[in-house]
Amino acid sequence: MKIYLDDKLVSKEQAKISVFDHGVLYGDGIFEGIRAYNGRVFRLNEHLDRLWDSAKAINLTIPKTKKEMEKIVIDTLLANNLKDAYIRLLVTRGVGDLGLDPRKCASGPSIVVIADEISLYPEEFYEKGLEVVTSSLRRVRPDTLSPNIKSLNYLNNIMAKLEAIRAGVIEAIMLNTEGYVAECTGDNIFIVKNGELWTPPVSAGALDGITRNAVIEIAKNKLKYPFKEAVFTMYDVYTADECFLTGTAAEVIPVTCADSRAIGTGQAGKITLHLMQEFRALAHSTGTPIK
Ligand code: PXG
Repeated sequence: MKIYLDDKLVSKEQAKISVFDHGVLYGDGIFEGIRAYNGRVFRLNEHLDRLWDSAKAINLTIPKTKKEMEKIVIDTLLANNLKDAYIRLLVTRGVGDLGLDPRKCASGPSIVVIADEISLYPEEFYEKGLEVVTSSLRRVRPDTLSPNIKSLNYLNNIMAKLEAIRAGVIEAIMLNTEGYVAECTGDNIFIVKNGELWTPPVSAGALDGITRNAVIEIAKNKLKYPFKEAVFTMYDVYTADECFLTGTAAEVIPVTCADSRAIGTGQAGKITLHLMQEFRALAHSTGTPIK
């Protein structure tokens, strides 16, 4: 395996970062999780735009242009001979001292690109659907740390994931501090209710997910399915006809049970299955070519 680290492609063993990097000391850095399907990188420009927005928000200057970063991602995939892959791109604040002051990170940011085979959720989850629980932890408030910054500090999400695991499931729904549904620990959430597709607006604490946006486009433009961004509660999830999650790793995955309540018929819904199929077709046929 070849990993891109600061202008070099190195082996896994050589891909090491300083213990004084503020990414390690403070989670001071940003990342993207990207997928390649069938020799093309899905929505690479959108991922790079979001990475640059995260960087702007934390006042970090990425020492590359977007065009250069695109080439770095493609070169890393080529070096690993991967056509289908999960790509993790991260930018740390860089090597500093033990204090918080980011001005001490004189080395400048480190850039890492890891490309690996994807480990998907087992296929049975796509057929039977996931069971989820509501996390007791609230999604961090946007005036504290915007959920739209994909920062290297994912403890809010990881602690909710631990709750899910403790409950014997693999995902948890996170509410915002007002008690409305925001998203899951690593996925956006949608429900189908009375013939309409709903997802929480970004302002409710949801990440502006790339998969979320692709699914909204398919629903609106291709399937002509009524869609709205809506603020909703767990009551709406329990009483929904269908529910599903979206994310780069999960794609579109049905949710059939929330906090011990079967959703709709308790089986993956029709709209969900349709969107799952359309998303897969889109992901397998569009994107930046790996060449
Ligand atoms: N919400 C959160 C909090 C996320 O981290 C999504 C939604 C979905 O966004 P995209 O753009 O991927 O459609 C994410 C991103 C994993 C993993 O290993 C998943 C994410 C991030 C890091 C790891 O499952 N999802």
